[in-house]
Amino acid sequence: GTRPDSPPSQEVEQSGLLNVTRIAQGGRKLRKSWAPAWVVLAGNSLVFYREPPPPAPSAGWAPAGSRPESSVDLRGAALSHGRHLSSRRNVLHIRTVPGHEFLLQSDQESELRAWRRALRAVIERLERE
Ligand code: I3S
Repeated sequence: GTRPDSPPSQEVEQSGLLNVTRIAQGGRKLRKSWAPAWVVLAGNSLVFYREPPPPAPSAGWAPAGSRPESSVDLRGAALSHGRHLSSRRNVLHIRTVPGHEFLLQSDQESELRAWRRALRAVIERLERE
């Protein structure tokens, strides 16, 4: 479905545990609040869960009953290095069309590089659609 509270039915492009903070909501600056989240990139959306799925082989990435905390539409989103926005290493900055902005961070450079690639691919695909 496409409702923000239902998990996307599309193929999962990338998922993993990242440190996340929102920094703006609808163009209004927010106070940073870093927290770990299970992040899923699927279809047009980036979806945030409080916790990773349980390690059951049949559970998949979003077991029944697991509700995302939030979800954003990546159509028209802008991706940039978050270097200027945080003292942390390996940061990604995402700004969505409605003016929601957040930072994704991983201590593992390769992990963040994979996310950057996957997000860029989805955003470019949406530009072509
Ligand atoms: O961009 P800032 O204000 O330097 O971000 C830091 C603050 O959010 C800080 O919390 P306080 O608002 O309680 O000072 C966080 O603990 C830091 O992690 C933030 O900076 P980094 O560089 O970690 O994104």
